Amino acid sequence: MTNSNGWIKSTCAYCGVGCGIEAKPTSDGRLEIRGDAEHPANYGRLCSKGLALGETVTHQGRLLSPSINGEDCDWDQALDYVAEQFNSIIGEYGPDAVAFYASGQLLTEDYYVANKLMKGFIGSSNIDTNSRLCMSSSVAGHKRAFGADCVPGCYQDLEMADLIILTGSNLAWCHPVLFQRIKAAKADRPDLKVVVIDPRATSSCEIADLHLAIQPGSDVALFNGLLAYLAEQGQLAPDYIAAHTEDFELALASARQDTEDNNKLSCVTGLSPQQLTDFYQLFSKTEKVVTVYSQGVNQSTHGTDKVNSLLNCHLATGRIGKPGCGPFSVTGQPNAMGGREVGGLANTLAAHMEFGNEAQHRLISEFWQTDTLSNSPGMKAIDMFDAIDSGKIKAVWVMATNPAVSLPDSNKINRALEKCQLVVVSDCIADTDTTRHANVLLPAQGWSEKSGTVTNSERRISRQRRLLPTPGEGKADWWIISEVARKMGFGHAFSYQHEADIFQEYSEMTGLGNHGSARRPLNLTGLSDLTPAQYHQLSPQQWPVADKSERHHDSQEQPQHLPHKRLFTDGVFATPTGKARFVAVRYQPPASHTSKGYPLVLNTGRIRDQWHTMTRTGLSARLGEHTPEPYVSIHPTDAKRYQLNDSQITAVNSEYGKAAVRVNITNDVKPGELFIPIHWNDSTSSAGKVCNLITPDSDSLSGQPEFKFTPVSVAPQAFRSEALLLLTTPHDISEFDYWVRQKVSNGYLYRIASILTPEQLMPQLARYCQSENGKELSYNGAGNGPYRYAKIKQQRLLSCYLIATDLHQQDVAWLNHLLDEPIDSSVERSLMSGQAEGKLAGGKTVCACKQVGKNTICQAIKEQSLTTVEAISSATQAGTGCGSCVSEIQQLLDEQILVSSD
Ligand SMILES: Nc1nc2c(c(=O)[nH]1)N[C@H]1C(S)=C(S)[C@@H](COP(=O)(O)OP(=O)(O)OC[C@H]3O[C@@H](n4cnc5c(=O)[nH]c(N)nc54)[C@H](O)[C@@H]3O)O[C@H]1N2
Ligand SMILES: Nc1nc2c(c(=O)[nH]1)N[C@H]1C(S)=C(S)[C@@H](COP(=O)(O)OP(=O)(O)OC[C@H]3O[C@@H](n4cnc5c(=O)[nH]c(N)nc54)[C@H](O)[C@@H]3O)O[C@H]1N2
Ligand code: SF4
Ligand SMILES: [Mo]
Repeated sequence: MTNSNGWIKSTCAYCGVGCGIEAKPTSDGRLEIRGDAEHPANYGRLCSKGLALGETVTHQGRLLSPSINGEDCDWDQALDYVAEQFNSIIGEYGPDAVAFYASGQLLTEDYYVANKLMKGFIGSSNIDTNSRLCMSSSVAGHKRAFGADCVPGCYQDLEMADLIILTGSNLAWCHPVLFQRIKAAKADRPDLKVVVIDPRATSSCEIADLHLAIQPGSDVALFNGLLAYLAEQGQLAPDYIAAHTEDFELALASARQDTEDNNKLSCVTGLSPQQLTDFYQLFSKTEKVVTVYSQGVNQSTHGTDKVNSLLNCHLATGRIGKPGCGPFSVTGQPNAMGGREVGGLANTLAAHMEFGNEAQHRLISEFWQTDTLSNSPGMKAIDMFDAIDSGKIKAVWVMATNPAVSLPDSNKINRALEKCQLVVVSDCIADTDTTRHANVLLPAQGWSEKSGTVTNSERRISRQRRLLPTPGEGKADWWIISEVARKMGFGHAFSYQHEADIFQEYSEMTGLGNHGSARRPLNLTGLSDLTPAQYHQLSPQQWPVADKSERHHDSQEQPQHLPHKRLFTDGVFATPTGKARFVAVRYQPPASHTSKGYPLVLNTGRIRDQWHTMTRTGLSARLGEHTPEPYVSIHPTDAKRYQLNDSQITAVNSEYGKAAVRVNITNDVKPGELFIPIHWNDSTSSAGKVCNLITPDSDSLSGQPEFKFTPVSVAPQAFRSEALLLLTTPHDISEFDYWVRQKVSNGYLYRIASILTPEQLMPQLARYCQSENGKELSYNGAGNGPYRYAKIKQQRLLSCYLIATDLHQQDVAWLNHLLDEPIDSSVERSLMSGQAEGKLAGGKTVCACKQVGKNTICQAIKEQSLTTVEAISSATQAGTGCGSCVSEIQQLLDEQILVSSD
C-alpha cells in the first residue's frame, strides 16, 4: 500500500478511533506523518498525538536485546529459558500456576496466538489483559443486553444524530478526531444538541448545550430516572419492546424504585429537578440519539449496571440499529476491540465463543486440534495479581502493558511482581516500571515496525503496516509467542510463517458453528481466503464480513461510498431467543466512602497530549509541553480549607499509598472532588504515580476496577527550594525529595523541589553539570539565592540549572528549546536573569501542532483586539493543526476579555 510518492498507509498507534495515517520515512530515520484522507475513521484528520507519531520512532531508550536476569543473551537462549521455566512450573504446580497479562496494544494476530497458547494448549484460562481495566464493563453490559460483545453503531451515526450524549467521556482529549467530527457536524447543523455528563467540566464541554456535573458514581440513578420519565410521558416504543426485547417490566419496575421520589433523585445525582427535566425532555423529544460512553461509566464498582442502565433507555425507545441512533462504547486502545474478538479476556473464548457451551468447546478443540482446551474462565486482572502476590501464580508473562503503573493499589502490584518467581516482559522500551521487575526481557517490535491488524470502535479492521526497520533484536510479538509455544512442545499448532497465516486462521475460526440460531455477529469468514498479497493490500473492513461479496475492495470505491454498517438493524439480537434483554438495575453508591481521615474523592483520567504511562508520547518534546508536570485539580473552597496555594506541591494520601503533585485550583471540579492525571510513574517522577492511591475495589460482574472514586486526603508539603535542571541525557535524580522529568528537544528538563535551602541544594545540582568542559556562566545570589548556572560549548548549551526558593509561579517554558538552538547573547541573558528575553518570550505551548505559545496568543489578542478564536487562528496559526487546542485558545480569549473588562 505504498503510493507513487512513497507514502505508506497504516493506522495510528494510539486510541480506539483507529485513524488512518500515511507515513513516509525520512532520511534521518524518522517518519513524516499525515492523515489518510480515504480512511473512514478520520478522512484525513489527526490529533496532536497522531501528528507527533513521527517523533516517537526514535531508537532512544529502546529495548534492543533479550536478557535473562540482567544478562544479554540471544533469542534461542531466552526462548528456551521461558519455555523450560513455564513447562517446569506447569509440571510441578499445574497450568493455573502460570499467567499471561496482555494488552489492547497488541495486534489481533499477536493476541490470537497468546490466547491460543494459554487457553488451547497450556490448558489454563489465566490470560487477561489491560482491557479488563478499560472496557470489561462494556463487554459485560453488551453481553447481558445483546447476547454478544458488540458495539452496534458506526461513526457516521455521530454525524447523523440530533442529540449526542457524552457520558463519562472526555472525547475532546481522548478521542479527539471523533470530537472534531461532531464539532464539524454541529457547526453545519446547529440543531444537533450535545449533553455532557461528567462530574468535571472538561474540554468536551466546549460544544455542550447542557453539562450535567453529576455526583460521581450516580449514573444508574440518572438513566433509571430517564427510563421512568419516558414511561410516564408515554414516550416508549411499545411495538419495538414487544417484538424485539424481553424483561422490560422488570427493568422499569426497578427504575421506578430509584425514582419514586424526585428529591431523592436530585440528591443522589446532585442535579436540580430542572436540569433533570431538561435532559429527559431533550432525550424524549429527539428521535436520533447517540449515547457515547467511556471510562466514567466503565471504571466503576457498578460499571456494568451503568452500561445496562443506558442500554435500557435505547432499547425501550427502539433507538438502536438505525442511522443516527444507538449506544456507543468508544474503545480506548487501538486494538481493544481486536483483543476482545480473539478471546483476550480470561472469561471468554476466541471469536466470541463462550465457556459453558459444549458445542463451541468441541468446535474449537477440533479446529485447533487440541484436547487440552480450557473448560472454565481464568483469573481476571485484579485476582490474577492477587494470586501472584499470594504465590499461587508463579510465572507471569506481561506483554505490551505496564501494570506496575496502571493497576490499582500499585504498591501491592509492585510487591507481587517483586516476589514472583518468574516475570517475563515483552516490551519495546528498556526501562519501564514493569521491566524493572523482569527476570526475562524480550524486545518487541514497536508500532512502526509491526505488521498486522487492529479493530477500532466501529468494528473496522485496519492494517498496521511495517514502516521502518526494527532496531536491535526486536521481534514481532506473535513470533515471540509462537516460538515459545514451539519450544514448549506445541510446534504443530504454531507453525506460522507470516502474520497473514494467523489472520487467515482467525477469520476462518469466526465461522465455526456460526449459522442458524447460533449465529454470532462477529463473522470474518469473507476475509479468510486472503492471499498474503491481498492481506498486505487489505483496505479497512468493517465487520461482519460473512461473505466474500461483502468484502470492500479498495480501488473500486470512493471513500464517501465506503459502507457504514450497523448491527441489529432487523431487531434480531445475539441471544438464544434473538431478543435483546433489559436488565433490572438499581443505583448503588460506590464501594468506598469518604471519611474524616479521607474526606475527598479522587477521580483520575487522561490529559490531551500524553498516552498512558508515557513510554511513547513521552519521547516527543512537542507533546510534553502542554502539561509538563503531574497535578491535582481542586476546587477553590477545598484549597482554602486545606491551605493549599495554586502551584504549590501537595501530598495526596489514601488508604493504599501516597503521591505528591502540583496544586491546580479550578472551578472545573466540584467541592469535595479532586482529579489527577494517570500518566506519571516512577520513571518520570518521584511521586506522581496516581495508582499508588487507587482502591482495588472492582465491579463484581466485569472485574473492572474503580479508577474514578478513591477517598483521599491532601496536605501541603513544605520545601525550602525549587530547581530546574536541564541535561542532554537522562539521569537518575532520585536523591531529590520531589522531581519530575520532562522530555525536551535534545534532552530532559527536571523540575526539583527540596527541603534543603537553595544554598545547600546548589552543590548537589552542580554535580550533574560536571561531565563536560565548556564555558561556564553563573549567578550566585547569597543565601536563599537565586542561583543560576549554564555550561555552553561552541554556542550549544550542555547543561544548566536555576535554583530559587520558589520557581513555580514563573513561566519556564522558554527552557524547552534551549538545547537545540544556538545560544546567543539574549539567551545567555535569559539564563542569567531567569526570565525569557528576546526570541524566548513566546511562552508555554498551547498549539502543539503549529508550536504557538501562550504569550504569543495573548499578545495577539491584546494588540490586535481579537475577539474570536478564528481571528486568533488566522493571526497566529494557533488551532489550525488538529484543532484540539481550540478550547484552550477560547479560554485564553475569555481570560483576556475578563482581564480587559476588569
Ligand atoms: N490523550 C489520550 N487519549 C486517550 C488515552 C490516553 O492515555 N491519552 N487513552 C485511551 C484509552 S485506553 C482510553 S480507555 C480512553 C478513555 O477515554 P475517557 O473515558 O474519555 O477518559 P478518562 O479521562 O479516563 O475519563 C472520562 C471522564 O469520566 C469522568 N467521570 C469520572 N467519574 C464519573 C462518573 O461517575 N460518571 C460519569 N458520567 N463520568 C465520570 C471523568 O471526570 C473524565 O472526564 O482514552 C483513550 N484515549
Ligand atoms: N488511575 C487510573 N489508572 C488507569 C486508568 C485510569 O483511568 N485511571 N485507565 C486504565 C486503562 S483504561 C488502561 S487502557 C490502562 C493502560 O495502561 P498500560 O497498558 O499499562 O499503559 P501503556 O503505557 O499503554 O503500556 C503499554 C506498554 O507496552 C509497550 N508497548 C507498546 N507497543 C508495544 C508492542 O507492540 N509490543 C510490546 N510487547 N510492547 C509494546 C509500551 O512501551 C508500554 O510499556 O491504564 C489503566 N489504569
Ligand atoms: S484520534 Fe488521535 S490518537 Fe486517536 S487514532 Fe486518531 S490520531 Fe490517533
Ligand atoms: Mo483504556
